[in-house]
Formats: sequence, structure tokens, C-alpha cells
Amino acid sequence: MKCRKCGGKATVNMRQHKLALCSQHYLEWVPEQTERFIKKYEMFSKNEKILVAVSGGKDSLSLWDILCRLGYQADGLYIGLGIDGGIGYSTESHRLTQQFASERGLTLHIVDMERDYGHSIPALAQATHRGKGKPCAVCGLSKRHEMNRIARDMGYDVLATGHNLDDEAAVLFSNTLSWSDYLLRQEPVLPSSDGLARKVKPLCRLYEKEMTAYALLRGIKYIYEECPFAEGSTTIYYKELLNQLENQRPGAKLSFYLKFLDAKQNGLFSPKDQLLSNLHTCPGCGQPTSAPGLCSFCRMMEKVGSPEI
Ligand code: Q46
Ligand code: ZN
Ligand code: ZN
Repeated sequence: MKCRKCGGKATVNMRQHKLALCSQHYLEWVPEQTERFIKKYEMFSKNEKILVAVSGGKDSLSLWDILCRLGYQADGLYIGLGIDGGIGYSTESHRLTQQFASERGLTLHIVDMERDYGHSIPALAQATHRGKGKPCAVCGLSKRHEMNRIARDMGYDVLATGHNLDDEAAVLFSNTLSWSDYLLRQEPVLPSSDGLARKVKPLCRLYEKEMTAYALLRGIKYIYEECPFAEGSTTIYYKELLNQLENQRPGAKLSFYLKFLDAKQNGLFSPKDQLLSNLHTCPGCGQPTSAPGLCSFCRMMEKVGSPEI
């Protein structure tokens, strides 16, 4: 297999794009594509301050790397969840993220749930009896809250996450199976609304395996293990199903996602503001919420008696 750009030996063959590239050209292609999506979906400009949510995994660290290579002003935010799972998951992901930032002289903000709120994510889940043994609901809620808080308090224009095409296609599949309201909010860009930073997913059109290849060829040191609580999740099951489809029909995953975006653009779903319109300000933290009174995060913290609330 030969590189389409230089005719040298190809290291990455992307059947879905009918494109094979050598390492050097692949490492140029990924940022070029990302830049194309940033422009196409009007995610942000070079004058804006970007906060990248980094978990220590390949996608978020690669995103941070790509944005810096493209000349964007991107700082990182790491949220320490206090998850061990017998592999020291949080300790190791924190170490790798910190190392990534220090080696490149980048600014990294750190939130530590235990230090800042008095409870790790598993402890919060237990204390609030949410999630039937899995802390994912509490974790998602806390991460969203903290990302918004840091973006707002530190004056960032936009919050970027490392969701790749496989993540987006799996969420889309799940939302479609239940025709969930979340279909209205699934976008590469969620515009800012009072108190909430704009949210963007610059890697949403890049396959997971493309991101793995990028991280490896770039020599990025990331945590290989998934969060121990991800095991057996429905998202992983949907990803496997979509991979089976992709194996038979290369490009099916990308087309599923892109055709959804097109359909939305063409008005298949109702205007996206409808569900966002009945938000009010949480009296505890000042973030917008649809819950009556305190937002879900503040209610959870009130219940466990966090020193912060
Ligand atoms: S939600 Fe659940 Fe993830 Fe939080 S507890 Fe781990 S698996 S990290 S995306
Ligand atoms: Zn080449
Ligand atoms: Zn609140």
C-alpha cells in the first residue's frame, strides 16, 4: 500500500475514505481535517480562548495537541474523579495529563472532586444512592457542572471535548432507539446560552481508530485503560454493533452521523431552542438549570453536606 501524497510506504489505510498515507502525511492530514471541521461548523477562531477537557485518554490529549499545533489558544482542564478500580485509574490519568502539559509548557487547570467537594465520584454516588452501583450518572453530572464552572469563572469562550465519531455515532444510535429529546441537542457545536459556555467537538468526524493511530504515531503517552466503570456499558455495546456494520460497509458510521446532521439542518427536527427555553438560574451556583430551585449538582452536594455549598 502506497501513501497517496508521496508514494512512500503507507502506515495507515483508511478504507472508509479510500485513502492510505505514510506516518508523516497522516500526522499532517489529521490536523488539516480537524481545522476543516472547526471552520465548517464555525467552532471558534484564533482570537478565542479555548478550554479543552482532558481525561488523560488518547482523544482529549490528541485534541489538545492538534489545537496547539494549529495555533489555537488552548488550555486544559483535568477533573480528578477519585476512581481507582484496582488500576489506579485517576492517579495514572492525572499523572499522564500533568506530564503532557508540563512537557509542552501548557496551562492545565485541575479540579479534584475529593479535595474541592469532600467526596470522590464513587463516594458521591454511594452517598446519594444514585446509579445502581455505577457512578456514571453522578460522574457525568459533576463533569458537566465543573467544566461549565471553570469555563465561566476563568473567562473561556469555548469548551472543547475529545468526542470522536465512534462516540457520537453510539450516542446517536442510542438516542435514535428511544427517539430521545437529546437528538435535538446533539451537534458538533452547542451555542452558548446564559451562563453556559459554547461547547464544541472538533474530532466528531474522526474515527476512534484514526485517533488511536494519531496518538501512537505522535508519541503521545496516554492511559490505555478505559475507566473501570465503562466495562459492560451500553455505549460499548452500541460501538461494537456499529463496528460490525462498519466492517461490512466501510464509511457506514460516518454516513449515519453526517446524514443525521444534514437531516437536522434541513428541518427534520424542531428548532433546537425549544427545549432550552425554560431554563432558569440556579440560586446555588448561578448556572442555568431546568430543575425547579437548585440545579441537580447543587442538590446532590446539599444532600451529602459538601463544605462548598
Ligand atoms: S461516566 Fe462512568 Fe465515564 Fe465517569 S464513571 Fe467512568 S465510565 S468516567 S465517560
Ligand atoms: Zn507520504
Ligand atoms: Zn447549582
